[in-house]
Amino acid sequence: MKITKLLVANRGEIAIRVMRSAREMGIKTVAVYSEADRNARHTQFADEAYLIGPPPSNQSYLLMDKIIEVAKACGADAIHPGYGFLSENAVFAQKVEANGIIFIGPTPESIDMMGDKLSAKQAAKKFNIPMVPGTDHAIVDVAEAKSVAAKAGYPILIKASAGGGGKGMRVVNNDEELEEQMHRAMSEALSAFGSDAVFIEKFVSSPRHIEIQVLADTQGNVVYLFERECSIQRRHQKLVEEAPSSVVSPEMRKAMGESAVNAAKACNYRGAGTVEFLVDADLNYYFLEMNTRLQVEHPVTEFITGLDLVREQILIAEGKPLSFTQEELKIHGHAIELRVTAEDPTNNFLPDIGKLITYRRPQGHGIRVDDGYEEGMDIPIYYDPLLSKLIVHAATRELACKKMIRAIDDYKISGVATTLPFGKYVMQHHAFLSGQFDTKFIETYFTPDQLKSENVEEEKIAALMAIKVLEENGTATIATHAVNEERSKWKINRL
Ligand code: MV4
Repeated sequence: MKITKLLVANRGEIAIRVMRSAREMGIKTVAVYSEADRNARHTQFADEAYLIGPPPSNQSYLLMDKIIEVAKACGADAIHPGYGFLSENAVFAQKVEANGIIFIGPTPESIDMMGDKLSAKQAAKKFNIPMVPGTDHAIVDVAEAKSVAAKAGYPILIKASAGGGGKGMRVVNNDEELEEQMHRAMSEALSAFGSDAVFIEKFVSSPRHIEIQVLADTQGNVVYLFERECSIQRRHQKLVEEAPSSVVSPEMRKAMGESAVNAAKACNYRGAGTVEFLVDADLNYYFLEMNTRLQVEHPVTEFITGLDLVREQILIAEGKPLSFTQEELKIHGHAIELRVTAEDPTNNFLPDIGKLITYRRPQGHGIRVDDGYEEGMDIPIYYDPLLSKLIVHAATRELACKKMIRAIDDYKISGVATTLPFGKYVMQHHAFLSGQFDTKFIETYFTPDQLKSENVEEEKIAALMAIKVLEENGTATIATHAVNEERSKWKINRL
């Protein structure tokens, strides 16, 4: 089957990123957009674009039937869901295929199996994938919970089977707390996910989050595209991702990669998927869950493997076998991604809305910017605050960190607060530079005043410089020139 016209059921940077690969493959592109996105870049970029509803996503980007209706009316033969929105909705995948349209992603059965954490664990268990001690079935009474907790040892974690991404988790420290926490977890799970199925795992304190990218074709070939280290996150929102991880040895990489391939085989996977693992302080790794979509951070994997993951997704959806084997895949250099969001790191990462008054991208060798906005555009309040992804690639991790700092300095954004200063803080932090960090990085090290004080210091130095030069020369023109020179010497680029 050759795909000739692709509808992208998404917005922002990922919609554009998907359409770029499609266009390179000679495939026509179709955008859908909400009233808030009439002038959005994804709407302009597509060959055709159709309005699907008002700004709120439940009246636009989440309308399955409307989107399928547009696809049929314009003759699209495939739909790419991007990430978020309908990307892990088995009902949508099923409806798309029932209408004779190719869904660029796994089957509804795979989505369902991995969407439920208990069925995912049961499937993974059959392939001997390392699992955190605990249960792989729903716990219904407190007596059973106590006996599982006794075996695993406190502290334990109660997780909702329908949860994921950290939703519906509760830490329990002893027998006394167990009953109340279990009832709370169950009623929360019921109201949040419509199912009160919960299970228990031993609580791994300060874990790392390391995930493996996999690709599976419809002939049964499955490969792993190495790992991504995603431990720099806040409230389950990743902020910095890199590939490869500095703690993963070649042996560990092979073991984790083979476990991830087995997880994909366990659910009959097809397409691009990600298997998430927890890694403890002793570098033991444990299966967490599988994400059945393309992920935000996929570009770091593209940089180190040289592959275009969207192109691979499309080729797989067309029924083509993978054109390379595991043995042919190699890691090239090091890549780091910073999620540039319209959130203020000096104010508890609160979303900041407004207009992009200045917006100038960094450029140069090994720098990639995936974004969905232009200078002068408003950031809509209706969707997630991701402005862009800044991804760098260099020969070594050290060089990649330096390139990221240069790219951050060259990225000029005004009008909204962003995570750019936070990214620079991470790239200069001893724990990040040494590779000795885990999911507690932000909690352990970061306070907003560290960004504020850095700015104050820079401003103080520049002001002192200006005074000194003024005293020596007595003219403002010369002072400005001298300050600029000093600034570049001191690498000060704000004031
Ligand atoms: C855990 C854990 C510790 N022990 N499971 C959070 C997201 C969800 N997918 C699973 N998560 C965790 N599961 C056990 N048995 C700690 C976390 C966790 C976490 C995991 C990955 C990345 C960031 C995290 C932040 C807090 C907690």
